[in-house]
Amino acid sequence: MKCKLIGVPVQDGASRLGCEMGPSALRTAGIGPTLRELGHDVSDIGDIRVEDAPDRRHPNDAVHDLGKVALWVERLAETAYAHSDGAMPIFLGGDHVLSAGTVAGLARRASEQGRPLFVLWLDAHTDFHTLETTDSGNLHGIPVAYFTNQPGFGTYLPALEAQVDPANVCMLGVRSVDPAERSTLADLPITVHDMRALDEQGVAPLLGSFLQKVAAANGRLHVSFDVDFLDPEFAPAVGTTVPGGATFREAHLVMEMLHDSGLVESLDLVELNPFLDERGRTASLLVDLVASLMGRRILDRPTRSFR
Ligand code: HAR
Ligand code: MN
Ligand code: MN
Ligand code: MN
Repeated sequence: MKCKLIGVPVQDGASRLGCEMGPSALRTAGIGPTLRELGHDVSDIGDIRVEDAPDRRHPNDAVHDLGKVALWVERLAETAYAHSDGAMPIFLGGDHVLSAGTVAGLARRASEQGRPLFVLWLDAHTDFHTLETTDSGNLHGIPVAYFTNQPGFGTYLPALEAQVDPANVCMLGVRSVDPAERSTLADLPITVHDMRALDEQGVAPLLGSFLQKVAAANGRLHVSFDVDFLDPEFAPAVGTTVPGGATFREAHLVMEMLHDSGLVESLDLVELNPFLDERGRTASLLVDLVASLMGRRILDRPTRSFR
């Protein structure tokens, strides 16, 4: 497969510094050579940059770095659109606000192809705040509400050229939901599999039924992987750790099933904060998870089809 690595050193959506080092940590951990060893045609287009933006205030005074984030979202939507025709873009974050831009651009690409975009959101959080509801003001908490076109963004962020249907979003690993997010999500057809669902039912049936739905609709599948999906015991390099996350094997199983499905067309790797890592172990784990997604397997086995 043709893969394009795209560095996105954004950290304006987070409360602490360090995510801007994410792209170089992932490169240092060997993401490029690992994908090449698996037989993929990999190019690295380098890091996206945006110019400094004037501060933009919102009536919700907690919101910070809005002007800069608006520039990132605009630039990333263009970039994701441009690199999603005939190649698999892999966005090396950067904090999770990057997905507001990448998913917007991918939704535009999908709609031009006459196909629906599906999003698998692997995260401890639902990231479903609007500019009006966020208490922290950290804009990595808003991307899903933005790309599903919820009210509450005014004209502060770029208008969407295509939106994602909430019925096409599946979240897995959720264990931290703020009250405002909880009440809006309750009224929408977004699938939210919290950690309890994962404990009770296991990864395979939950993910399997989503993949069947994607395949039946001939959808494009985007995977947004937030490091805090993983349990902080073995993935410490993240600013917003929440205990009780996915285990090592649960995470690999997700990636292995995604590989078998043949449905994934784009990927975000977000929230890696190398300043908080222990001798690169989280960055290396992410590279191994990407390897599972892209075809590394324990033993050869028949491919399970979801079509
Ligand atoms: N819901 C909280 C807030 O809005 C925490 C959001 C944390 N976001 C991320 N990405 N780390 O999932 O502040
Ligand atoms: Mn800031
Ligand atoms: Mn997130
Ligand atoms: Mn998170």
